[in-house]
Amino acid sequence: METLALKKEKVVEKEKPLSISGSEAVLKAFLAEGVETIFGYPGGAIMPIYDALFDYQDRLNHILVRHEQGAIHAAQGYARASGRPGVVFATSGPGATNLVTGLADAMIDSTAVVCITGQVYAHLLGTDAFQETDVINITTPVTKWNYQVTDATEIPSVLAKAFYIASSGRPGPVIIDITKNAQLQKFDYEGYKKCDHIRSYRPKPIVRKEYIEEAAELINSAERPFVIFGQGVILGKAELEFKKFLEKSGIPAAWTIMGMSAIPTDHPLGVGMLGMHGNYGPNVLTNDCDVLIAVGMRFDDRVTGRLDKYAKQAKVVHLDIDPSEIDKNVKTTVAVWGDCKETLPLLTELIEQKVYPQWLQRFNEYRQLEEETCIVPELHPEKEELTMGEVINVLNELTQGEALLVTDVGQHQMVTCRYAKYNQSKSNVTSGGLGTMGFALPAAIGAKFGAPARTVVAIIGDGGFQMTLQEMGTIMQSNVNVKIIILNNLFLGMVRQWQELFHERRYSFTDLSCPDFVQLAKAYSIEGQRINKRNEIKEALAAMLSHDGPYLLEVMVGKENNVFPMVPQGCSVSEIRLK
Ligand SMILES: Cc1ncc(C[n+]2csc(CCOP(=O)(O)OP(=O)(O)O)c2C)c(N)n1
Repeated sequence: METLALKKEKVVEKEKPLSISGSEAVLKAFLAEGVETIFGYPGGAIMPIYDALFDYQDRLNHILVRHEQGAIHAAQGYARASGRPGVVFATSGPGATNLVTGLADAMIDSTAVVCITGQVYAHLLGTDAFQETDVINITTPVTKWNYQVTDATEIPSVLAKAFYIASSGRPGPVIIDITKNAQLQKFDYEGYKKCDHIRSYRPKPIVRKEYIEEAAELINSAERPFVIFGQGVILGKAELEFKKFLEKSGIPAAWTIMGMSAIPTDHPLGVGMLGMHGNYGPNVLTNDCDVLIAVGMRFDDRVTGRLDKYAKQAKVVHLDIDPSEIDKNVKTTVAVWGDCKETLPLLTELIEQKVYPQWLQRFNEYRQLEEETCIVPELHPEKEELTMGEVINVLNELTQGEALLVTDVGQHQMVTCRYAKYNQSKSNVTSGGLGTMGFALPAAIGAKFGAPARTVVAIIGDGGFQMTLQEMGTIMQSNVNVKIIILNNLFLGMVRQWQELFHERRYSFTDLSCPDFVQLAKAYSIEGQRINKRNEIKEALAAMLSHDGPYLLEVMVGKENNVFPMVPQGCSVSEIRLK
């Protein structure tokens, strides 16, 4: 029989909080938040966290990258492919500063990323200690939130806030800088509570029905309405709501690069891509529509061209979750603040079922013109040299629109976005706002972890590939099944195109020598081949896709091919040139 004293002792034992280190608290937070994969690189100031991770390897998958920029781009790729936040570990000083480009990229492209950086001991802060940098001040403009932890007891609540802020409302990157003493410090752990509310932070504006009514009235009275949509539809997980809105309204719709794949590319109301290298019709007719309905997009200058000549004739309805986007670049007639997953169904209810055959026909006519002058010569060229477009065209044929494509920055990015076919959402991962060369290879690694069942193909230029090619080491070590296509024009192609068109062909430092990429891949145990003939494309792509493991295919394309159409910088969207 248990004595009362014994019973009491048991109760006391049960109630006694667990004493754990700050490092372990970080990992417990990750488990509670459903983190599966961390992309990271160790160093002195984050060693206690890595030491704790040693015992969590069965529950948390850590991918050792080759450069911290690779870690954050991989986390971005993971987030964009999965819809869940990507997670990064890096050490202090150079480890942390190597994250800055990725933070800026994630900030401008609204990508949820949580970064943990190690920091020097709290008592050394401000002394120019070894590998000390002022991470908070450096990253403030490029993060949605940042915070420095010097006391371990704060870790559970700070990490809960970090995940909440990164993924709620308009997503974005968060960095939590943890001093080494806080990582080592033991404290009484009282469990982890997820955060769902922070005073003075309102991730979703309250939906005002009167504005939805006003928007519906405008849409119902329009004769030539035009929908333009961005990544907000994907981030809001509102693809279905958007499709219903579109199909009831009957309005033609064009996507920004970031909005691509929110609806299938062959949707009957989809009229193509907006922007500098977008499709002809959507650009020209932006300046002819009478009501422009912008959904989850931010009127980036690459989309609007010259602002004082942008859609001046149109009434503008702007649906966005972030109030700071309203009236930032384009003056709106009606602003509908809110999460489009909530606002779109309300709007759909109030709009009339319509069709606009004549208006849609105008897009088709422009499409015909673009087919003859740009699309056919790119996809079915008569000249001997290969074009980037024909490679993408065959890739479409072989993948049937099911592949997830990750592009770098430059001509190949524009060509891929112009010609890729997608059947499902979250299929186009690219560095849209920042235009970060070197993004694609690590982002593709992350995308494969975020969407393991999908075929992930990175499409990269010879310039961008040379910026982060060390991540082939990550592919080798973690056996990541990504396919890499290098579209090699032996030039920094996009810059060369501008030099040709706007700087009288003065090719100032854009001619690029390359190593033997196929041999280099082999050194990393990655299979591959190089092709330069039209009749090799299909077989080579099929070999790449059917290969069981990572593969690098280098395609030698014409050196001085250009991407058209193009809205020259400083011109109006309706001044788009076909050649
Ligand atoms: C980090 C970085 N540096 C410079 C640039 C400017 N830039 C934009 S496109 C481009 C050329 C890209 O060349 P490549 O990777 O070979 O692709 P291509 O345009 O030939 O397809 C350059 C240098 C950039 N976007 N990012």
